[in-house]
Amino acid sequence: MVDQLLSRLGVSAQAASQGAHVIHSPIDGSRIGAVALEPASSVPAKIAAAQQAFEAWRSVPAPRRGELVRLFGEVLRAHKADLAELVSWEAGKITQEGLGEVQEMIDICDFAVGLSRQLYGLTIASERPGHHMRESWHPLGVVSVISAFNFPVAVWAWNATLALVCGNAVLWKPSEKTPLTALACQALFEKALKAFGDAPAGLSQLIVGDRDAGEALVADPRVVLVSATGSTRMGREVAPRVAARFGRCILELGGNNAMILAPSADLDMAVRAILFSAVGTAGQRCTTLRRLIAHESVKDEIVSRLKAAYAKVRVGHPLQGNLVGPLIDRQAFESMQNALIKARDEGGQVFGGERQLADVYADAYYVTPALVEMPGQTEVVRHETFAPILYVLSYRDFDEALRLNNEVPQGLSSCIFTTDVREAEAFQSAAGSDCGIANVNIGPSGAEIGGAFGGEKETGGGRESGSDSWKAYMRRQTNTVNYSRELPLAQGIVFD
Ligand code: UN1
Repeated sequence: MVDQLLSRLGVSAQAASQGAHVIHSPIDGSRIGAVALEPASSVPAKIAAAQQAFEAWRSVPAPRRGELVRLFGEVLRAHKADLAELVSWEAGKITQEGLGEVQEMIDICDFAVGLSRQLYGLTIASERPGHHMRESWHPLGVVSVISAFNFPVAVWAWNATLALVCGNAVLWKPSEKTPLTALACQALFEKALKAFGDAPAGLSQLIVGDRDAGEALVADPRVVLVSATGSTRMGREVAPRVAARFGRCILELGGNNAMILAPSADLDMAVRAILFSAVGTAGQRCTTLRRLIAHESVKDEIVSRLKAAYAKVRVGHPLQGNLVGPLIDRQAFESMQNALIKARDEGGQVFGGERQLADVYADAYYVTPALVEMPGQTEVVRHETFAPILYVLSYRDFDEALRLNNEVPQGLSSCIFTTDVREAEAFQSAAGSDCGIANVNIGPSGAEIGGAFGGEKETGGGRESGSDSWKAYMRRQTNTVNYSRELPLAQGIVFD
């Protein structure tokens, strides 16, 4: 099954099955591949090749660079179903979400192609006669992408497509849990490279390696930008190392995303939004809804409606029409169980959360999504557990709801369900939600690529994807040109 997918996607059996690092599917625990892990010692040569590719690529006109990404988008369209299915086998996503993830790659390709003709700088009024000033955006250099298991292909694509149209070379270190989808992306990208014709070798390379390989990448001053997605703990290790050598980072770390459910909310809509954002992807998105802050007048009703809805959620094989697939591995299951124990200790009432299908899949970890009523925003609630646990809190007035929304260390996504325009606007105002994403009447997850994606505080402050996130992948140069025959100094300084 997976062998056939890999072969259709262009991955050689040698690359996917002959290594020492064995990959088990979270769906049923079966062995689906075995890849070689590159040692840290092979990283410098890859960086050198990337640097060489960069030096050629940066002089290729940006719209021509866009053509490579356009071709990649075409290849992805042609292989969408296969790549999506591979995502399901390796990361456990349900069919719809696997397809959605590949669609997100296609969308960012389209965005990047358009962008390749719009890397605009400013023209600035000079204070000196006979002078003009402008701002140029130049390619940056070697960009590395470190991605997590939960979006094993899209996160790389958000970064790589923008980095490439911006004139950079890309080195990708995928999660050790999902190297097969990475090999597939690389194979598909190579198809686009072939159709493109004359791109420099080493423009986009994969480093399937362990922690040491990652460290070698992070430490190397030739890697000018490190775009890392993962836990806050990982970010705490990466960021200071990159900063110590004055490199740049885009960090997409933990989220602890809340929904404020106001008394005026449309509850039918809210139930649907909560379901998708809290139990979808088995709670393994950084944008997953983890805290429901419900007004005391609607809390009991929403909890009982959610209990009814949760009871109907089909948990099971993600390729067989279920809504919730497995957790990525045993460790994820254990941290979920530990969080639930802690929640109980802190006064929580837990509904759901138990393991399912253990008799059918002894080596896979399916769970009933958990709904946990908490007496307040205790320690466990303030911590991101990467599993389907939704903590329910109640509030009396809007200020309290806002305070609860903001009183966690993370700052990725947030939303409010309300039909009161004052609350909606206040939530999105300067004194409102402190998150990078603040939505009204939609859940916190499932962002479109057109907006900048990322968050504040422990989420790391990076922005990827749409809007002007591309600027992070370029260096800004301020240019002043004197077309006069005089040499006036700025600030009116006389120097003779
Ligand atoms: C992630 O969970 O790492 O907004 C990213 C979303 C997706 C991206 C999630 N577009 O849920």
